[in-house]
Amino acid sequence: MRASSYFVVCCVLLNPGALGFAILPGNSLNHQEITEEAILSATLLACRDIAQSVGTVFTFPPGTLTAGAVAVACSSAESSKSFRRAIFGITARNVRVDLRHALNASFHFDDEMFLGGRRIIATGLTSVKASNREGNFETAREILGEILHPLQDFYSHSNWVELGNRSPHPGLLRADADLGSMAAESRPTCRNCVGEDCSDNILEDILREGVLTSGYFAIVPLVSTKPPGKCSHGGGPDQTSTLEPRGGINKDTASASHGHLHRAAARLATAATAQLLADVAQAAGETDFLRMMGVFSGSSKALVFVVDTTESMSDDLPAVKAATETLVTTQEGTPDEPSVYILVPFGDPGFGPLMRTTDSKAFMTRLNALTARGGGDSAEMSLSALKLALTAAPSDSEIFLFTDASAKDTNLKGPVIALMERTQTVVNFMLTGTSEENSGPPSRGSSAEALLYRQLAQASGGLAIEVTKSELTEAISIITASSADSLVTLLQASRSPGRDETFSFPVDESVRSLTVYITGGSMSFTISNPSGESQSSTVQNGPLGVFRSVGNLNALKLKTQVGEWTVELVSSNPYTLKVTGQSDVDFLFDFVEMSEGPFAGLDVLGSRPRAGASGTLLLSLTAPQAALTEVLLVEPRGGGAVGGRLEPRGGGEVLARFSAVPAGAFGVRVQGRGGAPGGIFQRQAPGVLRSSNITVRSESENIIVPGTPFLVRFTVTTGDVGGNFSIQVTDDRGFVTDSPARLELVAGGEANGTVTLSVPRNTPSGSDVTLTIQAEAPGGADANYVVERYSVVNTVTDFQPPSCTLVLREGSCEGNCSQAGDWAVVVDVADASGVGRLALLQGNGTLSSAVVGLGAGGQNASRVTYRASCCSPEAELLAVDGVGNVGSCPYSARGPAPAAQSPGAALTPSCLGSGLALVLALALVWPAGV
Ligand SMILES: *[C@@H]1O[C@H](CO)[C@@H](O)[C@H](O)[C@H]1NC(C)=O
Ligand SMILES: *[C@@H]1O[C@H](CO)[C@@H](O)[C@H](O)[C@H]1NC(C)=O
Ligand SMILES: *[C@@H]1O[C@H](CO)[C@@H](O)[C@H](O)[C@H]1NC(C)=O
Ligand SMILES: *[C@@H]1O[C@H](CO)[C@@H](O)[C@H](O)[C@H]1NC(C)=O
Ligand SMILES: *[C@@H]1O[C@H](CO)[C@@H](O)[C@H](O)[C@H]1NC(C)=O
Ligand SMILES: *[C@@H]1O[C@H](CO)[C@@H](O)[C@H](O)[C@H]1NC(C)=O
Ligand SMILES: [Ca+2]
Ligand SMILES: [Ca+2]
Repeated sequence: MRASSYFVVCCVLLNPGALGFAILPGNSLNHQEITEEAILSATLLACRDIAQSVGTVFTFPPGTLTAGAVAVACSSAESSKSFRRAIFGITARNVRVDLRHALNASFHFDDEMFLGGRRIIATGLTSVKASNREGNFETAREILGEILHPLQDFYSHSNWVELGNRSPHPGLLRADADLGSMAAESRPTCRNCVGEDCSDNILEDILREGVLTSGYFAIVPLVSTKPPGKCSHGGGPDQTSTLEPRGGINKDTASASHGHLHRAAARLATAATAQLLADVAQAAGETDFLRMMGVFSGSSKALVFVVDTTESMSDDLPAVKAATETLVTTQEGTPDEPSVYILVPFGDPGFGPLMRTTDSKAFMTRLNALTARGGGDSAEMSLSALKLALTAAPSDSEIFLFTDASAKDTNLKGPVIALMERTQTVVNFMLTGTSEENSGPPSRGSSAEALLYRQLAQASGGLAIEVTKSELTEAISIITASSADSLVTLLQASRSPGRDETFSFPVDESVRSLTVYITGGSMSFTISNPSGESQSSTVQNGPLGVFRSVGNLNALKLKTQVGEWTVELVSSNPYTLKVTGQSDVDFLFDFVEMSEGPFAGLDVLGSRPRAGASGTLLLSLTAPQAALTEVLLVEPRGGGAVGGRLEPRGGGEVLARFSAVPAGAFGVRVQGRGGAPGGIFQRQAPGVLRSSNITVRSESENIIVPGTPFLVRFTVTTGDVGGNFSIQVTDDRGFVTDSPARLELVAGGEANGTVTLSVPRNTPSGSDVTLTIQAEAPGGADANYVVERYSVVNTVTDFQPPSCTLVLREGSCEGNCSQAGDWAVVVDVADASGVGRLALLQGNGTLSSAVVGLGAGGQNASRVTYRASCCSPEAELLAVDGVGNVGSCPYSARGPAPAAQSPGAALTPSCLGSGLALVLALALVWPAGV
């Protein structure tokens, strides 16, 4: 069930877990399963903590943990899709390390690279915490996935388990922590295995003295760096294991050299992962931690507005403000309340700044403060603003762009489409024409301006709505009515030029609020339901439902009926058709690249797949009881469709392999059964994807230290077309200072380029940069790109959690607590990096704090007062500093008032928060695996 037979054959032969916990199935646990299990339990605990703090009942889900069950336990069933997307994003980055950093020993704790491995984890952890602080959750997830790989490999590749340890190494998360005794380079650590039996190959003195070592690894014997007497990783691809001392010590699978310890290693890796996640949660606070994981108390959707604020918009802005006010206030406090609000104004020559907030009031204040002025000529910087919104919005968002003018920055079309494809974001354009005197919808014809917006809408799966200024309010109310969480697309098609055509689609039992959107000029249509009743475009209120029409938009709210529906469209003008509903059955997908050989695995493609070549989609469904039966790449203009060969991968994931990805544009459509009893369902990804004969790859680290030039090397390869390829490099922060404008390639050849990013020294830690590198073939017929995100983090030298100084303790609780009254402590919390978050880990009392400027070094310090009843005589204060170091300070109402104190290292057992301790306990006892 877990992987294709092909995959098993390939990997059992070639990859017995060469570089870490296996990527293959079986009795063994792999990186993906370990990561997922730890995420599920850490998420559950964060939800429990929130429930406890607000006094609601929390119930652990029964049986095996799944993303869906955890989302339900968190009272966030609607977040199931975004939670899955987050888990997938993190695990994909984890697995990618085996492909991108295959031979870098530090990423795998091979070759006794303990300091190098720890540096990757500690630096990355700082970046994750800083990114969370800035609300850059996408970047946080990417870095998190990458650092979990070495963390997990430590338990498989070192002798930590063999040394008899039964809990995670306490020193891997902090750059200044003690790693314990490590074998010197000259010190032998292993002897030969006895034939195949490696169970006893680590030297006695190493075990007795508790000295850390790890296996050496190399795939080519000549470049082996294994010093005399050292342990090897072991297994087929590892050439060092054929040199004395022969054999290995890895625990990647149950059949590895030390396979008898695989389960113990995997359990420790799970516990260590959960511990790291708990540390991230304590630094961020549960709510932001859950946001990072895509789990929201309201809707997972963002509300993203990109608004033209030039002079001519003075009629439109009030309509936008009023409609938004209505929308925001009706959603507030309901399950539809957006998880985040994003606003990007634009004019000419300016655009931005971008505002991103979780506070609806702040969003409305900013929106209401927009005034229409300036703009010069009648074209504006709409794509610059849209590009900014695309980089800041969570994946899978829906963006609304309001303008009455054409785009001035049309050169950004390529990067904008690249970002839409990468983030699977839907962009709707609300167009009110180019001039005020023009009362009809002026751009409805074939004007070039509207054409560009129409193309972008179509590429993203959105609508280009063309209305008069007086119709805008109604259009907004129609289109925003559908921005519900569980919105799914059943069918999406566009025809340009238009032609008469009948479209059909199945509606399954899980679908509610069935709605059809048709945009286009002068057309007629007839909709028929499964029982044969029809309603034509001229009937507003008929047997099938209610038809509304404004400008070029027709919205048809239909009475849901299960079965095959048809839409018969009659028009010679361009049109788009979109059928949506609400349903719990939806799918996630990404093109992945399968690599075979010693480093087998899959990697999410950050660019367009190769045209005409074989390609692979990785899919998963949001409803556990549903199963895919068909995955199609459909040509959006009504051409053919290519079916993929389905291979279940376990964990609800399915691979769809295509022998040839269609050239040009295509959509992704799936069918399946089991969404509701017996029913067949159909879903389509809203956007349009493209293949390309060009490939673009980039290589660099993913963390930028501000103040030093940062280089990104990239490689462009081409198919049959040679010549000068134009290179377009853009980022959302203006950090690119150097990049080539073109690269010359011969047919079938490749060329390298370098991009320089110069990040100013004063850039705050936790900022991120999204870089798009696009290569366009001569003539512009073909293009591909790569989109990468980088995290900006200043080098951290502070590893100390805040210090707590007890100012006074009031009251003492002896004897019968009901009669003993209250107790209180006053504590000064200070830190060289400033005090960030303060919270209560234990104790049923009230915490209040005020910032006071009395830190020992003059830095920010907080004076905290905690007060509780004597019936809650223990308290533990959580204190996080400005760079995310987490500490805790325990207080007791019993005994004599203690002297002034400061907390120990965050990871010493006495300072483990109760939540963290519980994560560890859970991770250790939870039945691991399949
Ligand atoms: C391995 O990766 C780390 C972190 O990116 C880097 O600092 C180090 O130089 C790399 N080592 C080698 C041998 O490439
Ligand atoms: C590419 O551009 C360079 C510089 O403009 C020019 O010298 C070269 O001939 C061009 N190559 C092709 C194949 O057009
Ligand atoms: C591009 O760089 C890679 C290494 O990153 C190198 O192997 C390759 O030869 C280079 N290609 C060209 C055309 O310079
Ligand atoms: C890719 O190349 C194939 C033939 O090699 C060609 O048919 C196709 O049109 C090309 N695609 C693009 C987007 O240029
Ligand atoms: C503690 O005090 C309460 C209220 O004064 C009383 O009801 C209770 O019995 C006492 N408990 C003990 C163990 O003395
Ligand atoms: C916390 O204290 C309040 C009042 O002081 C009390 O009503 C409540 O039951 C206590 N909760 C717990 C979990 O002890
Ligand atoms: Ca202008
Ligand atoms: Ca500190």
